[in-house]
Amino acid sequence: MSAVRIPVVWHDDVLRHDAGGELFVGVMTPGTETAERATLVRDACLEAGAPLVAATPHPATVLERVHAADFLHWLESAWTGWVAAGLIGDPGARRVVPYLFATEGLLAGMTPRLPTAVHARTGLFCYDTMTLIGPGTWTAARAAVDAALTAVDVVVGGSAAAFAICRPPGHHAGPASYGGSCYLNNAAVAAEALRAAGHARVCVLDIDAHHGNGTQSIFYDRADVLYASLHVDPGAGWFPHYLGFADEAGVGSGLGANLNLPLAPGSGDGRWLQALDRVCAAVRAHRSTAVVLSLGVDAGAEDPESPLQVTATGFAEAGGMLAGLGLPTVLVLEGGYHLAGLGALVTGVLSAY
Ligand code: SP5
Ligand code: ZN
Repeated sequence: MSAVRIPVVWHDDVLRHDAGGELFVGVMTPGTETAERATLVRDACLEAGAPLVAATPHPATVLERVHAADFLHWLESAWTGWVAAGLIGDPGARRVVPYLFATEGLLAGMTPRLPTAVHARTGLFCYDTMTLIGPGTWTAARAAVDAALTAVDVVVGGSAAAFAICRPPGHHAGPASYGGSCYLNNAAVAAEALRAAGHARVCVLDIDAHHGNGTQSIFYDRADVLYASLHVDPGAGWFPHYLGFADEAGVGSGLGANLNLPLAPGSGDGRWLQALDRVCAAVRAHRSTAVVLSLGVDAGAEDPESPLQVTATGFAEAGGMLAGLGLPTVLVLEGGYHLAGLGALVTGVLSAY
């Protein structure tokens, strides 16, 4: 195993989120975004010799620049509101789950108000049925943000790179929306923190197997933050289905600062690394001075949540290409669900820095 030299940021509270499963097509399934993922990644980093850094508490200032105030307030109070409404006893709902959704079709152009009933509020912010909220969800999501912000501190303090073990993941969470096992957008918060630390132009590079629709929507109209992603083609039937297509290039002054490279199911190292090469070229053209890497490893060949076929060698090569950009880099954990392979794929990328 190759050595990991960069600091790895850890917070015990990331373990406190337990979605209790995923409601998928109306069926309660075990769910793959589990606490064990985080401990496996941490232990693999330790075994590879990485220095472990404890996450420190950060104020909500940067978080509030990424997410809407009403969204944050609701997310923080969702569980206690659910409990207070008695929904756990009757009808026996053990997790916060939407039952109707404020879709554009329902609203027909009207501005939605915050519903009085707690069980209806969920659908104003949540866009799927898989991303359940339990007693520790807010604490864990907030801890993941603190881990990302601590990694930014480490990099701003002079380290070439730092890796935050963020859980729950974040790249599917938008300005006022959550889904895809994500609640708060750790990568977007890290990007804003780098901006606040003096990096006028930054990029968020996303190698998770799924398109980071949340990160895209947060920065879609901005030129100062490039979002570039390689992911399984949503048009081939993969999450997030509605977004992540190649013609989504940004809007207004952000036009040209969004790059989606959808890949056919079955794509392996060759096509994946070719796409990553285009991402690296886009970073140079954008003249970013710092990088946030959304490090999901679910593109791995054995992952149950994606049909991409990237090998351990491919991930190590990706690390080499990304480290080769020569820019200060904050890496945040996103997806990756093949437990036996998770640690090696992550450390394979990290050891390139
Ligand atoms: C952060 C991240 O990687 N989120 C990915 C969320 C994608 N989840 C889609 C789940 C679709 C149903 N999964 C069925 C699993 C069968 N093993
Ligand atoms: Zn993913």
